[in-house]
Amino acid sequence: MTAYDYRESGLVFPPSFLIGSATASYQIEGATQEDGRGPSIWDTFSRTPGKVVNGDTGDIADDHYHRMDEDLDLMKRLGLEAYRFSIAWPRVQPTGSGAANEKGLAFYSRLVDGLLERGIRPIATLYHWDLPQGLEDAGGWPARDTANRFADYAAIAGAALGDRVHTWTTLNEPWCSAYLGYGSGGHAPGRTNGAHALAAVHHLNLAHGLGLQALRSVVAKDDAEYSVTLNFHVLRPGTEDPAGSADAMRRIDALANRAFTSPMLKGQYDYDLLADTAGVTDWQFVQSGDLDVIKQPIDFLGVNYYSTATVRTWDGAAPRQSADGHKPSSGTAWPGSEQVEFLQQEGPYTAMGWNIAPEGLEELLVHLSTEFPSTPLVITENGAAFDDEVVDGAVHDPKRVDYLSRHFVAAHRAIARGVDLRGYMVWSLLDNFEWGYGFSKRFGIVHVDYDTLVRTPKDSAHWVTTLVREKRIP
Ligand code: IFM
Repeated sequence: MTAYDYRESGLVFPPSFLIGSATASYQIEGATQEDGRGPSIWDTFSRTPGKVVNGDTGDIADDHYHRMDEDLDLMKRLGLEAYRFSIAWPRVQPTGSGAANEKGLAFYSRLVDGLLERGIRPIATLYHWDLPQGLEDAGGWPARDTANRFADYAAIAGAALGDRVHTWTTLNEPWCSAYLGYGSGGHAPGRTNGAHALAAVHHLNLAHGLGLQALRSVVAKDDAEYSVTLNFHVLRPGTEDPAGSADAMRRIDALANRAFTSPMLKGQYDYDLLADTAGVTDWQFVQSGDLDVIKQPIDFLGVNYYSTATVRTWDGAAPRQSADGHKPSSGTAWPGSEQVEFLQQEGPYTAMGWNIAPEGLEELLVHLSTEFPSTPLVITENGAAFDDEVVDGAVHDPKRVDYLSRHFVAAHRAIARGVDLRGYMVWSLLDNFEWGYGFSKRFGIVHVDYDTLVRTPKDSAHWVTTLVREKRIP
C-alpha cells in the first residue's frame, strides 16, 4: 500500500473522538524575559551562533504570551475541541527549583480558564524541552536530581491548575530530549556524549514516574487523565532482503521506542537495549526500585507520528548515509548503534524532507494496540511543514490538507481494525519556532507573519473546522 491509497473522504469518526491542535511553550510564547521567567536551555542554545538556522530565537516567536486572548478566540472560531499546550518550566520555577513564580502560573491559569470558557479541553504537557538553564548547569538530564526537581515542578503545576486541567502529559518526546540534546547535539543543550544521552533516557523515564506520582498526589480533579507522549520510529528495511536489515531495525526500535515504552508500560529495560549499549554505559544509573516508580498507570499513550525511517547495517563500502530526518550534527543520536545507516526514502516529501507515509501511522497504531492492549491511544501530534504564502488574505495549502486527510484516513482505518484511538491533535495550531530550523519551516494550520504577527488561518484550518463539525473526513 502506498501513500496514495490513503485518500478517502466521507469516513465518519465516533462523536467522542477528540479533535484538536497542539503547540509548545518555547515555540510560540516569546516573552522569554518577562514576569520572572528564567532562562531555559533553548534560550542559551538558540543564542549560540550556528545552532539555529538564521540565528532565530524564541524571544518573540508568535508572541502568544501577549496574544493569548486572540489565540483563544481563534481556536474557538476554528471549532477545536481540545488544545494541547506545554507549560514552560522556567516560567514556573525560574531556576528549576525552589518557590513557584506566581506570575508564571497566573499565565497558564488564565490560559486554562480561557479554554474552559470556550468549551475547549485543556491538555497540558509539563515538559516540551525547555529545561531551566539552572538545572542544566547542575548536570541536566544526565543527572538524577533533575528527575526529583521535575517531580517538585509537577506538584507545583498540579496544585495550581489541577482543579481545571483535563489531561496531564508528563513529557513530550523524551527521545529528542535525550538523544538530540545529549547525543547528537542537534538540540539544546547541544552535548555530544552517548553515555550522557543514555543516562538522560533513564532520568527522563524516572521523571515521568515521579512526576505522575506527584501530580496524582495534588491534582484536585477526580476525573483528570494522565499520559505521556512519545515519538515513535516506524522502521522499514533498507535492503531488498529484509533479514539483512533486521538487526538495524531491532537496534533502532530498542533505542528509539522500547527505551521508553518498556520501562513505562512494562517496568523493564529490554535486554537487547542494555547489550547494544554496553560499550557506551553500564547503566549503573538505574537504581533499585526505579522501574517500579517509572511504571505508573496512564490513561492513554500519546503518539507523535510524522514519517517512517528506512535502515540497514552499514557495510563499510560506500560513504555512510544518515538521513534520519534530523538536522545533521556532530554527535550521534544512536549510541552503540552508529553502524546503522538511515537511507533516503521514497517521496513524496514535506518541506522537512520527511517522506509522507500514512500507512506507517496505521501500522504504528495497530502495533501499539497489539503490544499494549489495555492502553488507549491518542495521536498527540501529526502534521506537516510546507512553504506557505499569504495571497490576497488567504493561504492555500493543498499539500497540508492532503497530508492531514490521508493521516486521518489512516487513523480511521486503525480504529476500524480495533484500535482504541481516542483523539487526534494536529501539529501545529500556529506556524512557530521549529527548533534547529528556526522559523524556516511552517507547520501551522494558521499562518503567522513574523513581521506583523498577524494570524491567517490556512485552508487546512478550515478543513479541520469542517472535520470537527461533521466528525467526517471532508
Ligand atoms: O515542532 C516539533 C514539536 O515540537 C515536537 N514534535 C515534532 C514537531 C515537528 O518537528
